[in-house]
Amino acid sequence: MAVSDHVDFAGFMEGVKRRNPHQPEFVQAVQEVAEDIFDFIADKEAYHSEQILRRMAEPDRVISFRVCWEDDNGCIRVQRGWRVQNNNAIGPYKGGIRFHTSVNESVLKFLAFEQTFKNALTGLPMGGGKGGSNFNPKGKSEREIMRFCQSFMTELYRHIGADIDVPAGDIGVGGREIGYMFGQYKRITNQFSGVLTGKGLEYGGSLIRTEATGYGAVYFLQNMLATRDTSIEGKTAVISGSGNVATHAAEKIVHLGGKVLTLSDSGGFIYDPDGIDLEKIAWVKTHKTHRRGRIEEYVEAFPNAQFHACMTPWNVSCDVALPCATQNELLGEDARTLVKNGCMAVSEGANMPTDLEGVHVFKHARILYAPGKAANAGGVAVSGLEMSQNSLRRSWSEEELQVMLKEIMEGIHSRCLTHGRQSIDYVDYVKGANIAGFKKVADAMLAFGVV
Ligand code: NDP
Ligand code: 2IT
Repeated sequence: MAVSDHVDFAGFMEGVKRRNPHQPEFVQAVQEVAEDIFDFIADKEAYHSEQILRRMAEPDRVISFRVCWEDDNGCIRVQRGWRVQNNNAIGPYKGGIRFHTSVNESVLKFLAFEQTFKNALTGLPMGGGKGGSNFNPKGKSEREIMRFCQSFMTELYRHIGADIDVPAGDIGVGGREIGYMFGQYKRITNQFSGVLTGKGLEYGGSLIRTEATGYGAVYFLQNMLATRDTSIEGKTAVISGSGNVATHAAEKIVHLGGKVLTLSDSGGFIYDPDGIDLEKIAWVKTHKTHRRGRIEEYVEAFPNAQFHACMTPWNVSCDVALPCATQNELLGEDARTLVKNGCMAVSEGANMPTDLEGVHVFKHARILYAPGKAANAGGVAVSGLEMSQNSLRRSWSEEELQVMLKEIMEGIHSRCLTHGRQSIDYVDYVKGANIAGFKKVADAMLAFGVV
């Protein structure tokens, strides 16, 4: 077939929409990637004739299952669980598990698709997957969480393995949930293996995995700022979320001399004009993670701060912004507000937090804008290092891992530059990340033939 006969971008997206009805998040993630890939493969016949992008945008498999559990009142509850195994061309499927009421097949397919590119960007041998359930952990007792995790793993265990598919945490899944799931996997299979990452240090976990996503997003920001001969020192930062990624991003901003003005949760955001320092961040970690509290209670502990209910923080003037909560939390209008207020850089700790219109606003304004698949890859990268440590049956020191995390984030940054530099003073990080991630997976797929 001649190159000119190939389906064009519009035709490709038409097909993706037709085959995935009622899956807007998945279609959005594919579109954001396809916009760049079509340009890149215009003169590369093999990628067309072997239908590489079409195959990447069709998960290897989507496993859906029932999860029954008994609540503390003896009532039987039924949830839905999934594992989306998107692509294992360069390594075992790898990606987190999310427990949140908003989880559905579209959300998990978008996350597994993004993960495939992100994992390739790290330079480590990991394919892309994602899983989760519409289970709502809020307000549940310890025992309810444990019973749910055990029931979830009772089905999931048959689909995963240290060389097959290695899940980890994501929204609503942290060290506690990984512990319950690992315990159940070990009990069912009688195997102690590196089947999950984000494990406790006592049973095969890695140092700095907890901090890695948030710290990594700030290291990526540092790398971007350096291209404009500046640094985080003295900069104001607006951050959304108050979970694992947000609190560790905030911590690293403070370590590097920046001032954090906001944090948020699904109830609204807090603005602290004095800055959210390390002591206040420690309070948020305890309050949100261990006490399962609301961010609005911050203003009782720190009365100089204000709480804005049902709002996101993007109208607060800042030098840099880090969306670290969830998908589509930063819309086109928010992007315009940030640019108008002088924000010079955005580093996404969350996955796809900016909608397509917002992405176009940032690109058009030529600010430093890092998509999640590049900026938040530090978490899965240290998960990859946890897998290596499990295989070696030894652990690396915190210092060694800190160096490796920084080097991996630098490597991702330079891969983005390779494919994303548009001119002497502008890098399109979205394009750079999409092309670099695509190329590695695509070339592996070409080597395998039609499978
Ligand atoms: P946590 O569960 O620790 O925290 C999630 C935070 O986001 C909470 O503050 C939560 O508020 C808020 N949030 C979640 N859903 C919504 C929503 N629909 N609307 C508004 N706020 C919401 O999760 P993580 O910090 O681990 O994950 C945050 C983001 O980072 C996600 O996009 C995740 O995919 C991504 N990510 C996580 C990695 C990791 O290693 N954990 C790695 C790479 C990316 P509330 O408490 O009110 O629910
Ligand atoms: O979105 C992500 O990269 C994660 N939730 C982490 C995945 C992992 O396997 O560590």
